[in-house]
Amino acid sequence: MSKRPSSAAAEPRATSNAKVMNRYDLTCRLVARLTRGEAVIGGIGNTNFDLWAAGQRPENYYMLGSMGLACPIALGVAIAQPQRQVIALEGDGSLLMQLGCLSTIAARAPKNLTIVVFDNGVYQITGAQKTPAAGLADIAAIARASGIAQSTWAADEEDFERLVDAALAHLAPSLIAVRIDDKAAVGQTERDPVQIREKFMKGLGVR
Ligand SMILES: Cc1ncc(C[n+]2csc(CCOP(=O)(O)OP(=O)(O)O)c2C)c(N)n1
Repeated sequence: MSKRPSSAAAEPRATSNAKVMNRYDLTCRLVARLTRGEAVIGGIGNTNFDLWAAGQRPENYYMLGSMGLACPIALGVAIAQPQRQVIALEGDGSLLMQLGCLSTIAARAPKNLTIVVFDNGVYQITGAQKTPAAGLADIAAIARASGIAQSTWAADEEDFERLVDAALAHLAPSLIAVRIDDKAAVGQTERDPVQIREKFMKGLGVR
């Protein structure tokens, strides 16, 4: 009788050595490295709350209401403004809802797009329900298998900063996955979608 294959959960994941970090701290570290008008698209909820709290910039866009749209919006901006670096910040639950965007990004291959995925294994903002993939799925491996070759877990804060610099210099899309704790976001984005859109379009020089 053939042996049952060992379950995925029993295998060490690439995430197992990654330090559990903090979303606000990493967002501040990221924003501090931006000096060339890079556009940053914050995904729904905590992700854009912490982006807001890290210091508002005209080139920031804060997604309200729908999960999984940070990467698709960032792809559109990256295609529209190929000279500008574009960064999408997304929660793991939101990315899992819109996984197809990874292969679309890989196929389109914008030179100027970086994705940061904050993996806490839960839908934190709606009550910390576990995502179906919690503890099993390896987001960087999913991204690589979708065709985004430069996709990796950040080992710690210094590694994250190094990976951000490398991604911004890389001439193909990149994804950085980070494990994060369950701390609440530090601030709250002002919920005014028209203002958010107008400020962003001005920030990108298209108004
Ligand atoms: C399409 C859609 N489904 C469900 C919701 C409700 N909802 C809003 S945020 C959220 C959880 C987001 O999880 P994640 O992206 O992992 O971010 P976290 O809250 O963990 O920071 C859910 C379920 C929604 N806004 N849109």
